[in-house]
Amino acid sequence: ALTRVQIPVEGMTCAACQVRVQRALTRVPGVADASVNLLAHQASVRFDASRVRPEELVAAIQRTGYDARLEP
Ligand code: 9UX
Repeated sequence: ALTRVQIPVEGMTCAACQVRVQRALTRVPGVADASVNLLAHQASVRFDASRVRPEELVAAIQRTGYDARLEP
């Protein structure tokens, strides 16, 4: 079974930013798919919780240079 998480992402200003974040997330082992909404500043990620933790998804976003954190 897959889990979905919404992650707020700050700093994306264009479609290329959106693609960078989306690609970074999709490359994390355990991620099934990821879609990033530029205008909503949100990433939606479906992942296998037995393989990857949400904190690792946040870290992958941060490595692309954008700011992300888990919602409280
Ligand atoms: Mo273009 Mo988005 O440099 O940062 S990729 S604005």
